[in-house]
Amino acid sequence: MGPKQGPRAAKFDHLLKLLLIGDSGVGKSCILLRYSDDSFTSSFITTIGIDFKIKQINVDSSRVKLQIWDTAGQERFRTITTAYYRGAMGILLVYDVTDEVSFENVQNWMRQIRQNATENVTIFLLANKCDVNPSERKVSTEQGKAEADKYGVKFFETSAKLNTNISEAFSSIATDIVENIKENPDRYGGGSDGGGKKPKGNSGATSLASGSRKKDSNCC
Ligand SMILES: Nc1nc2c(ncn2[C@@H]2O[C@H](COP(=O)(O)OP(=O)(O)OP(=O)(O)O)[C@@H](O)[C@H]2O)c(=O)[nH]1
Ligand SMILES: [Mg+2]
Repeated sequence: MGPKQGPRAAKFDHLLKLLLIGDSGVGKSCILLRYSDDSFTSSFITTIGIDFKIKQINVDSSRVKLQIWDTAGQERFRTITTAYYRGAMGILLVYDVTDEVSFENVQNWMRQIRQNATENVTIFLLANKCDVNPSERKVSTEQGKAEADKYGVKFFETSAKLNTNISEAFSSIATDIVENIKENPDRYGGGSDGGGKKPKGNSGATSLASGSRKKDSNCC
């Protein structure tokens, strides 16, 4: 038998704090639900404030605990949601391939990141709803790639509906962050904890109760 571990011994090697941001309706909550619970719903329940889920994965030989924060895309929650940027080690910026405005707003979200997140944050751009019919698509793969290249960030086309590239995107950002921590532990405050607000439990909402999620009128 190995050495006895006390109740406070960490069951993971790295705690990574990730943030999902992007316009309302692009599919941030569905991406997280697909990743954490492997489920999907076509009804739109807009996020009120902020929610989180916990997921543990392995990155090479490291046990990595992901604390994934799902922000409300609606403007009225901006004060609450931007408060969570600072402790984020990774940000998944999502747009919807059927919604040109959500793509145009990528530059505004990038500005929010510059203003509120730490300098060494790892950013990924996700083009969600890639399952739709070509006739419904408004933003091409090439446009998405070009935008990601402009900012020097990685790009994934995802579908929460069909489970396309969801775990790949999370694994890839976790791998990049773990590599960065190993190369530069000082920049991550020792490397195992992203700092900032710490939730209790495996999921929930902090600023507002998770039960306060309400149905939005512009369902699709
Ligand atoms: N076709 C398709 N629809 C999706 C996909 N992901 C999400 N949706 C739909 O898009 C709508 C909005 O999804 P949400 O995940 O609630 O959007 P959100 O980005 O969390 O929105 P806010 O919480 O308001 O910021 C829902 O009706 C989903 O069913 C996808 O991959 N494909
Ligand atoms: Mg949401």
